[in-house]
Amino acid sequence: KPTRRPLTAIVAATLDNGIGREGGLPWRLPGEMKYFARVTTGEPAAPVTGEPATGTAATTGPRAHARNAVVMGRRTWDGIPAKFRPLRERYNLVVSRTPGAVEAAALTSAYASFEDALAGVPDDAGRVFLIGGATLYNAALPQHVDRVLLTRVLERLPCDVFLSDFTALPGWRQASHDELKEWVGWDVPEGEVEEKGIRYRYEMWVKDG
Ligand code: FOL
Repeated sequence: KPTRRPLTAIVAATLDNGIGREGGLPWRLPGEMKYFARVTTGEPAAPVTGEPATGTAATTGPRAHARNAVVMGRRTWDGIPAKFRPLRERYNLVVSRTPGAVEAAALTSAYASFEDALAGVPDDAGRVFLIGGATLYNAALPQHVDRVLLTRVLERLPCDVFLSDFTALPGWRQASHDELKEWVGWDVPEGEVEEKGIRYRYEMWVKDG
């Protein structure tokens, strides 16, 4: 059996753990979406000391770090605007009971089960992210996920799909903001952020042991 690799879920959820509405996100928060894109894509490795900082092939060329992978359910795939999928610069893996349909339409790898998708993550992938939706989060989180990047939307908004409250499960704790910054590798805003009258906060949760 191959060794388990770390799996990070990334999700934005309201105070009631609402995460979706009518096949899409319950809000449009461009700054929060940029956070999602930046975290899941990852950053180039820091320039090696002694190399010029800017303007050379080393900094303008291809990203120096491994390509990350995003694993998602078919409804989440459908919810991503067509012009943004497959999500660029990331391995996209989609779970669908009818993988052929997704693959034919999208030139993207599809798998009949979550386990198959994990097994399909390329060996050279960097970080692996579970990006939803409710079916996969709620099925996979307790067993397979060891870290959650949770954007807590500090509002109650109409939603029709919900995340189960993993924060109450044994072993989970909220990491400090410094731990979050260290893990992502850049300076994440701390405390409440407000966009379009919607307040939210970037959190990281980790499972110990
Ligand atoms: N996690 C968080 N924190 N926020 C989210 O909005 C989110 N969304 C999903 C999963 N985890 C999340 C699933 N839904 C795109 C659209 C919907 C979506 C995930 C991604 C999307 O279009 N992403 C583009 C960004 C485009 C832009 O800059 O507006 C990408 O390149 O990632």
